[in-house]
Amino acid sequence: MPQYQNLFTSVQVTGPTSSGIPLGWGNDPRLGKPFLFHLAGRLGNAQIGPVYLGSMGVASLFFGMIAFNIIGMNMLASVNWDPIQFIRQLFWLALEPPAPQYGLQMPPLNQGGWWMISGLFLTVSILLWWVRTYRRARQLGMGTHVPWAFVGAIWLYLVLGFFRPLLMGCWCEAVPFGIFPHLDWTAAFSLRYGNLFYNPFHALSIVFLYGSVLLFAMHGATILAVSRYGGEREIEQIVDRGTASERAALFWRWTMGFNATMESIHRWAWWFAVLCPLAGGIGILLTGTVVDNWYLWAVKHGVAPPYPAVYPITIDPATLTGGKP
Ligand code: 07D
Ligand code: 07D
Repeated sequence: MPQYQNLFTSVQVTGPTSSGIPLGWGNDPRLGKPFLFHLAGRLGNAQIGPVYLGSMGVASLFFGMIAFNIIGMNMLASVNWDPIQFIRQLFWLALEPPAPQYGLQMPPLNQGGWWMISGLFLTVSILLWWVRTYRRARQLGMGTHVPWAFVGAIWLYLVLGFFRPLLMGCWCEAVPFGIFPHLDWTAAFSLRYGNLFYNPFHALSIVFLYGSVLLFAMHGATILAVSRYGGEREIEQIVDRGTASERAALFWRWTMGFNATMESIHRWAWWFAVLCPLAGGIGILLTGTVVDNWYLWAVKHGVAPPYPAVYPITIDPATLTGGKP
């Protein structure tokens, strides 16, 4: 029995490169002469290329590059076009959304206008990339599970930067572009709406985030553990008795009393991953639109205890004027 597989050494199969199946009418040619790359083979398949670019790929990259450049140029402008400072301060630089007074109107370019334009281009780019994943899946005769999972992420992205600001009547509610600025926004959002931990959809989203990690670890570990019996070669594993797959299933039935199947484990993985941003998006959409303070909401519904009576009654800070008359 070969003991060639453990956590770090993988099998690297090399052979003639393959371009994959021929594509029918309406498809572009695939680009690049395929070659083998050993280091890539340590992570996945050693063959690099050919790549299918197609019209959707070109269009998506085009809009993505415009968005990326607008963001970069604005950040560069914010440090007076000094390349050294641009690199030094890169993680702190931002392209901010419009100020509150502009509501849903188009502000001047340097007061949020650039944010609007780059946001639009980034969104177009992401949507075109979605179409690309859909069309490639279809052309390969696959199901469209990957594009629909991607919709989960796009849903949260659109809630954060489009649907919720629209409902709130202000683009100022949206997320800034920038590495640390978007973290500041996340922290400020939680504080402004009374601690996101009390938002049950945030909690659900975390369940699926952590659940995805747990499932991924269990599945990855299980398959690696039976790879000495060829467990990663799935087809004959599913139908035959006494296979790696059956051992893997028995391991969980014996330790937990219940086991997934070769098929169902992937359903679990799909749903856990997709429900993370799906639940999250619902939670964000409700925040500020339906619920203004999640802590007070939790007190009202008996989830969180009110502060003890020794303190003055908790007032929603959103109802205060913040010193202004
Ligand atoms: C590993 C796949 C590869 C993807 C990578 C990300 C960019 C941004 C910057 C043009 C798992 C590529 C990054 C294209 C380039 C500019 C200005 C995916 C993998 C490597 N976040 N977030 C990060 C985005 C939001 C939060 C990192 C995007 C919400 C927290 C990266 C979005 C909230 C933390 C990043 C988005 C939020 C991060 C690593 C969009 C609530 C971290 C991401 C489009 C959900 C972590 C410094 C990663 C960090 C981090 C990108 C949205 C919270 C820069 C593109 C508004 C708390 N986020 N994020 O590995 O280190 O994802 O930040 O919605 O701690 Mg974020
Ligand atoms: C962002 C989907 C969009 C991404 C897309 C990808 C490109 C790049 C290019 C690679 C991630 C586009 C890609 C453009 C391509 C190249 C080159 C998915 C995204 C379309 N939280 N929190 C979550 C935890 C707190 C807050 C979710 C934990 C605090 C806010 C997740 C903790 C406060 C929001 C989660 C914690 C706070 C969230 C994100 C712990 C801050 C959200 C799920 C232990 C002080 C978001 C309902 C996800 C959400 C969110 C986890 C704490 C704020 C489960 C574990 C209390 C404002 N938090 N959080 O899939 O949905 O993101 O909330 O403390 O908006 Mg939180």
